[in-house]
Amino acid sequence: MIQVSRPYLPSQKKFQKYCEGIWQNHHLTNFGPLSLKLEERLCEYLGLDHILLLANGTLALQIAYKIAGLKAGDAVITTPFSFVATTNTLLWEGLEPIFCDIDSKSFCMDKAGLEACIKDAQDPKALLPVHVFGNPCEVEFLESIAKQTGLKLIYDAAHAFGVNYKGKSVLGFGDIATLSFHATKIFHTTEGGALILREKEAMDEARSLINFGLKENMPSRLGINAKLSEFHAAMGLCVLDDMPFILEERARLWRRYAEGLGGLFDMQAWQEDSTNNHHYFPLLFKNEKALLDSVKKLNQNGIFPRRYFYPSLAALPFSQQKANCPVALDIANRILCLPLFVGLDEKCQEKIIELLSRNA
Ligand code: T4K
Repeated sequence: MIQVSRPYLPSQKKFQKYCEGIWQNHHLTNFGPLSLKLEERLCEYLGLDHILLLANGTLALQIAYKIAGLKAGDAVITTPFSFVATTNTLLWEGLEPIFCDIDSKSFCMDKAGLEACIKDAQDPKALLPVHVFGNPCEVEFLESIAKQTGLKLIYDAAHAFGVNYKGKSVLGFGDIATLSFHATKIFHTTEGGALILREKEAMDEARSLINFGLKENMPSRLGINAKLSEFHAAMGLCVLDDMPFILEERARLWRRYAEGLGGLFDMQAWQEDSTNNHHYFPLLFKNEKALLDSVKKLNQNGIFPRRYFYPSLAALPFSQQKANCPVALDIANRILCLPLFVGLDEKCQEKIIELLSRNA
């Protein structure tokens, strides 16, 4: 069976070496030496000043809302085209998602749609755009809107590890950015995530928030537990060493798909002046029926792509917040992500291309 993704596993020996250290120092979690080392190495790798590791990307979003000062009942303008965690975290925190439609080419938040949304929304407090599939949003435009309106700007950058915009990490934009280091991510720590903050004071506050709100071992404010363990950090340190190889392999596979299918299907338009981390290979079908026919064919051949991201988050059954976002609805109904991971067999990739070409 070929799934949409298969987690990258680094050298077992190297991982065991880190584990030997854990066995020696008995430091298993709570900001141990490996997680601090990983934070430092990630800052260096991504060219950022402050990164805080967390247990997952979902908690990273929730903590980001706290750091931004959002309170239950506050409205947040976000995108309906993302993984469900983007909206779930807002709802979980009692925040109100206001959905802004997406651009039909980039699949990121639409400029004109956002301006209309800000006009219509009642006193929104923040923007939560997503660099979807790693494709940078219109960061300069969003920055200027945030400045004009005083809205906090939080990027869900779960897919954007290693993506640069105009020569610097796209994670450096906005007030806060969040990452997911889930096993299926390009860089991972098995489970994990990160907050990218701009100032040391915010870092200290977030570090306390994810450690029960403790300060010098005393409860100082309401907090939660969202720390990353040393075993997770060890995995991250091993995977980080292999990033050049991972990126190269993914780029090679991505290019082969693009060569084989790019002329037959519509693809996401990538932001200019940006690098692509080749995290996903989304393909846009002419209609949902064509997509379902292809999925059936692929499944019959043991291949299981995913409908990332379907359904549109503006149509979640457990959310009261509905919105008229026709572009997101249309894209969500027609998009399919193909298997893309280090180790994807060449013959299998050719088979996928052949099956899809026949159905195009
Ligand atoms: N914001 C955005 C924009 C996100 O995309 C995500 C997560 C988040 C926030 C939240 O971050 P985290 O809290 O997750 O850190 C997967 C991932 O679980 C999720 O992290 C990711 N986005 C989302 C896009 O994809 P599923 O439900 O599709 O995962 P799953 O378990 O079905 O895995 C996909 C395929 O990978 C499977 O068919 C088989 C393969 N696989 C998976 C795992 C976990 C393996 O071979 N081995 C494994 O251990 O959500």
